[in-house]
Amino acid sequence: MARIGTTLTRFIIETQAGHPAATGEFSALLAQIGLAGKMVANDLRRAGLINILGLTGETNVQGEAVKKLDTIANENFVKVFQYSGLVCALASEELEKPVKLPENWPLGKYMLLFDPLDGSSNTDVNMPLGAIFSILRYEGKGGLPPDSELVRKGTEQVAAGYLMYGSSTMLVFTSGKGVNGFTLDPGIGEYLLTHENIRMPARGKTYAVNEGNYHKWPAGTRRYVDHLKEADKATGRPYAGRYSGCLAADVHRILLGGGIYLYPGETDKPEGKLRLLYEANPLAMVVEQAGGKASTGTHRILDVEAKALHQRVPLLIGSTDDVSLAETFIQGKQ
Ligand code: AFP
Repeated sequence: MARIGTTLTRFIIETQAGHPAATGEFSALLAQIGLAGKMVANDLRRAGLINILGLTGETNVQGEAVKKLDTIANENFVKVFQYSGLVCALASEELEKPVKLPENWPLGKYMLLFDPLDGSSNTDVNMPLGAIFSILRYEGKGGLPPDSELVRKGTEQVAAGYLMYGSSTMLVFTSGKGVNGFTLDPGIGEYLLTHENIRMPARGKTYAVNEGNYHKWPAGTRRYVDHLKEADKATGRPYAGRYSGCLAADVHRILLGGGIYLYPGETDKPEGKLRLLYEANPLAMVVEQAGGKASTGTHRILDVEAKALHQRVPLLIGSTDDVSLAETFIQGKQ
């Protein structure tokens, strides 16, 4: 049985031992994600010293200005998987189309979707950053998957998680049997289990949302956020506002302490900003596995029909009672 202080490598081996049919590929894939995280963390630590802050001058498929570190983080992920023999396709926020990996022969049986550097506006101000990943299985008969294979419902994920580059680097993931968090010990270059079987409280005391968008929100969303700010001892209000601009970091706080993160739809942009396949779905899987809830306001995130690789979706995620209450406001029941 894994215990606090267990290395990621040992945890993976022990978990694999519980699955006699496992080939070790999935375990190796998680280890490679850990490696990409170490490479990115290393770049981030030195970023201000080696002229890799600021913009590349390009825009990505989402129309957002690309930071130099977005590109570097993306390249690190591609590099660790390119000849790994573990994945047959990669899709990233930074790439318009999925990358197929025929050089990974025999073909890897997994597909990885990721946001390589989440919260990249934080790069130049030394604030937290993250990466978010979703793992799908490809049951193809020896051929490369068509692009449409990567566009799947969240319930089809076999594992998901995130890396967080804060005061320490953490890897938090689930493969459908609870959520575990590992902290990178930079002295020995190993991730150690520090947060075993994370469980979220049913309610929290904090909310995270970009309130600068308040006047763009539909009335129900505004009413809900107003409600959180009213004083009421019995329900623990007002909630404390905590927003870093890095989804992984904001959700991490809520995963550990409870509460709610919202990136709602806006009156003129009902789908909001966040991407379904490599932001909302993986975090929804993590949060549900820890006893929390993730919703669009009207539907469970993991049940949303995926139609496009870079599809956006409104996201309410966090403690079950908080998310359920937010839904009642958004659906006009309060
Ligand atoms: P990037 O992945 O492009 O850096 O986007 C960050 C993000 O998707 C998410 O991490 C934040 O919660 C959110 O955007 C912040 O958006 P606002 O600047 O609109 O608050």
